[in-house]
Amino acid sequence: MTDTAFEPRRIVVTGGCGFIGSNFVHHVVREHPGVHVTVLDKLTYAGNPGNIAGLPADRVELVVGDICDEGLVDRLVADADAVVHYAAESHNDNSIADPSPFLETNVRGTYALIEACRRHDVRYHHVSTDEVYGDLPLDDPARFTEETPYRPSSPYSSTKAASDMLVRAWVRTFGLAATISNCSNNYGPYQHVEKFIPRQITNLIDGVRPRLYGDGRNVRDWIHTEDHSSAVWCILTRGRIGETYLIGADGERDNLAVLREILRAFGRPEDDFDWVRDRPGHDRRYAIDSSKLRRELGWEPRHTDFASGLAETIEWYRENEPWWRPAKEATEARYRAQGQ
Ligand code: NAD
Ligand code: TDX
Repeated sequence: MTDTAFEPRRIVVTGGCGFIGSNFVHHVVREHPGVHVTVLDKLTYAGNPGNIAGLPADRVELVVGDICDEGLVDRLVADADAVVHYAAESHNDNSIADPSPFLETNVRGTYALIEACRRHDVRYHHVSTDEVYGDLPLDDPARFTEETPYRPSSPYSSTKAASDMLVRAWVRTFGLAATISNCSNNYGPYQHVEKFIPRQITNLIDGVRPRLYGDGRNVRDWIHTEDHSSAVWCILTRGRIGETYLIGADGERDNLAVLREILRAFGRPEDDFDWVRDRPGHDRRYAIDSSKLRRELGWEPRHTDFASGLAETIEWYRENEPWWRPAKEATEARYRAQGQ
């Protein structure tokens, strides 16, 4: 652990109108009263300004714009003492249908941000995913660590891996003051209905049978988005420059088990779903060993009861239909076209 914590006063949060970025903005406003947040968000199909509506105007400013816009990025970074980079194209299935925006936002957008941070000597935290490590077999207890070689499988994860590599190179060659985190699958309120858990919850609310890919045995390591946010703050303020930290909460479950838990919550029989075409290149299993983060920085997850976190998430989607309804039909039309 570093002796003196970094104390940012003005931070730029990219992608702060998305699922995880907006949770981080709420976290900072609630837990760190002296900090001003500028959100830079392009408001793609996945961004919703409502996610940060109602936060105090003297604490949070929304700038609608693209992280690939070098002039805009330069102006915002010049005025900040840290950047926390969440903005991305984030959905694997979309990256298979059309990789192009993933290259643009995830790779070129990251380049624009780290160049600006280098010019202005601004601290940079890079939010990434465990998917950069590829997948693990089902019949092996091994987990990803910070030393696991990169082996991404999808257009999405390969662009995230590329962006991680840019950051590592900028640290080594230019002395960029950066840290990287690679987190496992997040769940919680405000997640887009294209993702597994919200898709099945909102299907059930609509009286539609959930859809399971492949044989349903793929394992994901679930973490509540609140725990991801507390970990990122911890790494931003106390992490060692140049280091990577894996974030996870020991939440391994296969997709079939998660789906059965959701079906039970709706009082539906556990086989009341459809098997659909598998995702091409579908990663088998993700699992995170987060002991470095826990040991060095003393971070611990707080939402370790997945069943109650999932029940609260289901309740949130039941109570917030006006939030997700506008995206539902277009999302399902995309899946229908893919046979999923
Ligand atoms: P999301 O798709 O919900 O939100 C992405 C946000 O980025 C949206 O608000 C969107 O408008 C914005 N954005 C997209 N392109 C942009 C651009 N060019 N310029 C400015 N803003 C742009 O994504 P999420 O699930 O909240 O993921 C956030 C970050 O966390 C991503 O970097 C993702 O790789 C990473 N991550 C996600 C998970 C997960 O389980 N969802 C797990 C680990 C890491
Ligand atoms: O309808 C579905 N049926 C299904 O069986 C959907 C949408 C998904 N699945 C499966 C595929 C995966 O095994 O559920 C699992 C989770 O799928 P996603 O929600 O698409 O997440 P995943 O591909 O695991 O990636 C997520 O976690 C890592 C995020 O979307 C990424 O941004 C993050 O990096």
